[in-house]
Amino acid sequence: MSSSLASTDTSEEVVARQHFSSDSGTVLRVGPLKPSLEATLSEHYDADLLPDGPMRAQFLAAHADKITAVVTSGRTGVDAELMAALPNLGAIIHFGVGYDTTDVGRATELGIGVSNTPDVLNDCVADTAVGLVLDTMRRFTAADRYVRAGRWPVEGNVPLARKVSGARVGIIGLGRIGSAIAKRLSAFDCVIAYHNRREVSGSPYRYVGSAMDLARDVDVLIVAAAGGSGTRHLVGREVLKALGPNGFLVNVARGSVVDEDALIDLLQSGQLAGAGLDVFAREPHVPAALINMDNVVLLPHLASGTVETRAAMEALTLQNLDTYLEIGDLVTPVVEPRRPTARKDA
Ligand code: 8YV
Repeated sequence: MSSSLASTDTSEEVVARQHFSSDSGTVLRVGPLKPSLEATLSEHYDADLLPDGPMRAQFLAAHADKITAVVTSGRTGVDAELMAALPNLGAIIHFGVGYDTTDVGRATELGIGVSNTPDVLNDCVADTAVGLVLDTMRRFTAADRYVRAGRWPVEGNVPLARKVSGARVGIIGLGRIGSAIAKRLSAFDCVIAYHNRREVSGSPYRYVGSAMDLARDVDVLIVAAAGGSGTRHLVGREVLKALGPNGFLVNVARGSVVDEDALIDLLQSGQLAGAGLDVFAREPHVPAALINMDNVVLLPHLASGTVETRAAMEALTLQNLDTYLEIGDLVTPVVEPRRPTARKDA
């Protein structure tokens, strides 16, 4: 770039360009990641972070051609526009099991491989679901707030809660995480039914053909289905109404699966007993209406957030990246890589 053009640039742009142009590698980071993963990617793979705003186009003009792998998470993902801007992209590697922010259909058409980190987080997400069932039905954190506010000596005992052991539980999405939730709640003698697009053959749990019929039949409905357009508002107003004034909703999947406005309306009007939510429609923003309700337990999307599980997710992310860079394959593919840029096709 000529000095006359450069002189119009902001100092931030100049610093960024110097950084990008010095030692950028073939791996690109898209969106924030676990800090130790970010450090490994930049130190050992020379992976830059894709800038936002006006800097993005400039970065892509300089570096798009050499990028062969992206590391991202379900929080950010890679859309069709970014795929089009990276002509040699061969793999999109997600930290996390969810990849609903990536256009997987387009990646498949282009032969771009997609991977996630399945299984390693099943235990912690299932533990969180059980924690939310217990907390929401037994009102533990609400009771904790009551004690801390000094209300016990003044107002006496808290109102009675609802029994979890033996409760009727409905699970939307009996995949790996849904099955881990079912296994745990079986030990509470819960009566478990589930709804999936298809019946799971050999499952010991009762299959119900629609989310509505499942909701009508249970005390607590747990959402464990994948996000994305296929499940958007699967738990809508009518399903929530079917759950009824004594019913509880727990969501550890994606905010998009539940109609959040309908959920708020029904909680406010007493047509639903309570909710336990780890995920929201517009994270990290949680509607004030939910924050002001005492029958709702709110978590900041922490279900997989333990030292052990996040380390396992990080290791699996790097295993996918290394395998792709070395032999053009992914260890836990959602879509197999087919682009000729991958080593195996070279
Ligand atoms: C993580 C998740 O919080 O795995 C997922 O899909 O939603 C969580 O485990 C997330 O991936 C981190 O960005």
